Amino acid sequence: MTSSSKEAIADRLAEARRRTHELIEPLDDAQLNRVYSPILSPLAWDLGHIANFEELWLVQTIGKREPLHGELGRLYDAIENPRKMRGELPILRDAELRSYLADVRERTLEVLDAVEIDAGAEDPLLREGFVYEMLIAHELQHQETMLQLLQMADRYEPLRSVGTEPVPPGPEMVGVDGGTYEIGAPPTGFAYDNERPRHAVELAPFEIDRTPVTNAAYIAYMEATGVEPPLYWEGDAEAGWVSVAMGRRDPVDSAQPAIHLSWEEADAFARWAGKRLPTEQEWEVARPSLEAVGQVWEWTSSDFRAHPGFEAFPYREYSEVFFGVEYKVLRGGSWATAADVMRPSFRNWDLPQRRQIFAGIRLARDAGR
Ligand code: AVJ
Ligand code: FE
Repeated sequence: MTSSSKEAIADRLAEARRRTHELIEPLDDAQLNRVYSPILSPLAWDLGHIANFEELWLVQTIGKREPLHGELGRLYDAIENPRKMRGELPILRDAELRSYLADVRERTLEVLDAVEIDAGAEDPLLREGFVYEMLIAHELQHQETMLQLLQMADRYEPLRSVGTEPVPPGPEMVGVDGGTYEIGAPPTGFAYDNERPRHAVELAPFEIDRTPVTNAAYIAYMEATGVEPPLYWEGDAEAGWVSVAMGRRDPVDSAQPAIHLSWEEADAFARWAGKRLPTEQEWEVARPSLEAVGQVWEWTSSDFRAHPGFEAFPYREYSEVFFGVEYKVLRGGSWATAADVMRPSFRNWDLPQRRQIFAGIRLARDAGR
C-alpha cells in the first residue's frame, strides 16, 4: 500500500474519532457513566468498547503488541456482557477512559505505519485495508448507538436530527418486474460478512412505496385504531402530539417520516394499510431507483439469516451468532447513520419489539393487487 492511501486511512480514522468527540463534547463524566436504560449501554461503555475493539484488532492482532490494560478487554466483549449489566462493570471511566482512547489510537497509527496493506496482501485482514475499514465502520456505528441513548438525555442538542427528504412528484408506488436478481456485496471492497456472498434471488413482481410512512399517516392510523404512539411521543392539550426526546417538547412534524417504531408496530401498520413490509431482497433490488432513503431505518419482513454460502469473517460474533428467527432485518439508514456505513447491501438487525433505534416503515405489496 502506498503511503498516500495509508494517509487516507489515517485521515478517516481521525474523522471518525472527531465525530465521536463531537458527540460527547457537551457531556460531563456523570452523563457518560449514567445508566439510562437496561437495553442501552452507558456511553462510557461504548467509548471504552470503541477503543478496545481498535486495540484488539489493530494493536494486538495486526501489531502483535500486548494490551495496555491486561484482561480489561473482557469487560468490553459485547456477547459476554449484556447491555443491562454494563453500568455495573469496573470499566474505565473519566480521565482514564479518555487517555485509553488516545493511547490506543497512538499505537494504531504506529502499527499502520509499519504494516504492508494492498489488494494482494496475504492476510485477508489486511487485504484492501479490510480491518481498517471495519474499525472505522465500527466506531461510526457505535456513534449511532450512543445517539439512541442520548434521546433520553435532558437538553442534549444533537448536531443533526430527523428531517424530510425532498421527493420529486410522482406516483405513490413504483413497480419492479419479477425475475432473477443479484443481491449482496460484490467480492471485493469493504462489506461485512453477512452481506456476502453476492447471489441470485427469484422475485415475483412487486410494488414499493417511494417514501417512508409519514407522521401524518401514522397519526391517522392511531386515530382510526387507538394504537399507542411511537416512542418519545406525548399528547399535548395545545400542541397535539409532541416529541419529548432529549427533554424537549417539539410539535411532531406531520411531513417527516414516522420514527421510533418497532417491527411489530410496522408490520401491524402495513396490514392495516392493506400492504405489507418488503422482504430485504425486494428492498435491495428496488433500492437503486428509490428516493427518500437515509432518514429512518426501514424494517423488512425478513429474519436475519445467512446468505447462501455465508462464511464468518473476521469473527463469528459480528453476525453469525445473531442469525435465526429472533432478529428482523432493517435496510437503508437513518439521520444518525454515517454515509460511510450506508450501502445497498448493508444489513442492520434488531429484535421485533425494539423501538429505541431510528426505525420507520416503507410499504410494499405484490404487483397486480
Ligand atoms: C449492526 C447495529 C446490530 O450494535 O449489535 C457494533 C453493530 N456490532 N459492534 C450492534 C455492532 C458490533 C450491531 N448492529
Ligand atoms: Fe461493537
